[in-house]
Amino acid sequence: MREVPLVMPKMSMTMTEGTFLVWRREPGDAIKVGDVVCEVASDKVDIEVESPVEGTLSRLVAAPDQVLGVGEPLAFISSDADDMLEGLFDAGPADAPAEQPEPQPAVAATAVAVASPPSRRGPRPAVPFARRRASELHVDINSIPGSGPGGLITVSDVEGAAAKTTTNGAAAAPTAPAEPAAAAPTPQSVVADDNEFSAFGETVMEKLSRIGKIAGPALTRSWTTIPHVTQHDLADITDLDAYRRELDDAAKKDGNRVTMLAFILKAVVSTLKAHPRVNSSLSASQDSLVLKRYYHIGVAVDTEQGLVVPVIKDVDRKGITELSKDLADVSSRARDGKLTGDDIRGASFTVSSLGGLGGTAFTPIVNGPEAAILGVSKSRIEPFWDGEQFVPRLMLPVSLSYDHRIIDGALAARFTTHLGHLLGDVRRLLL
Ligand code: CAO
Repeated sequence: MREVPLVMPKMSMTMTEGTFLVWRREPGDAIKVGDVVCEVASDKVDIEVESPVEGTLSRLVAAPDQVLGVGEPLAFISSDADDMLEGLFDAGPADAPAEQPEPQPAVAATAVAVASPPSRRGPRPAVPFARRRASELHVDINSIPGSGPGGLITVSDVEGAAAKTTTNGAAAAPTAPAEPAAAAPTPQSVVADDNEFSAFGETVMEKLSRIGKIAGPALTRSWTTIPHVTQHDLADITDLDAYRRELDDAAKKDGNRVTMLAFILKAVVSTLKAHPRVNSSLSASQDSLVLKRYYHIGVAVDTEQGLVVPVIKDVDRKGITELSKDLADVSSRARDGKLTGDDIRGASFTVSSLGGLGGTAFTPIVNGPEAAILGVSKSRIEPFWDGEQFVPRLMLPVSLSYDHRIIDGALAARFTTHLGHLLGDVRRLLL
């Protein structure tokens, strides 16, 4: 029996370190080859780290948000899979203490094991996200070389192959049309040559944040694979806001706040319950809907590092005061970079509020595989015709972007109308 290190994987040519995100298994769990043990973030994407061996998860080393070099141990797995590991640890002790990791043998162990027998790992070794990306980009994963350790196929390999197919296909178009590339990577025509702009004036390069780099491909994927439509509406929140201000004034005395967003979350959940398709996802086979009977709502938070979307769990079971505290808690932890993997997982619907900033309407991008996202803009006093005269009312603009494969225009209109009724009469929110 040996302790085999599960190491920070190298997922691209440029990756030298990664950030540990979250455990998916616990110490003492029996682990099979290929089981996902934890998630880490590279400079490109979040990655599921699979076990290269069968055994028992014996020691966890990494902590959430910890940055570790490629090859450093995340955890140890007690395994008697000596047949696979024979000779791989000669360069150093496999059970080196966590404080003094032996990166090279650890990399070798995982790399060789991950890239090992086709019977265990399928035809070609590849990281899970590379397989998903290959299927999105229509790349035959078995026909491209892997640049990772032991020939492991990485996301960069797949995207490189897709880019080559597009370029070659274009050049050879008259005789050999390229394969259609649905959800292709960002087209080269819109990616600027770094030097191109300098011909026109002074330029400065600014690195994207880690969040920015991760969000870009995810947003592109959502925007190019989900048929989006946005339904705009106005909710009369005059009375609700008067009530909110009373609660807010009382909460301020204890150092807390009650903003409109807490009420919006409550109203959204009641509306989701009345329109269950909006709280669903398309099944993988795309022939069914997965209707969710839980109400975990993602809330877009603007941070210096970029947009993050922590999830407020079980909104249906919480009152306005608790929701307000939860909102303050997740948004301050988001801004301090203190969110855990659990905080950002499991949303069934998302709300993005720009109400504190301004604007009359916008088109938020659906956070796939969710079915819809609600954008909220800044409320303002508007003249409202009550049948006899114009009266000043506080109107809140809401914008529901939805996946048109799941939700049609009529359902979207019913959803925003229902939401407007709830926000328009605070008593209905209590039902
Ligand atoms: N209309 C008018 N005023 C509003 C409002 C609305 N819809 N929503 C909030 N406000 C007011 C609040 O009452 C508060 O005013 P006072 O301090 O004077 O009382 C002020 O705006 C600031 O509120 P807030 O933004 O701090 O609080 P919140 O609960 O409304 O929102 C959070 C919290 C985390 C969602 C928000 O701070 C945030 O980050 N929003 C940006 C989200 C984003 O970037 N979305 C874009 C995604 S697409 O790229």
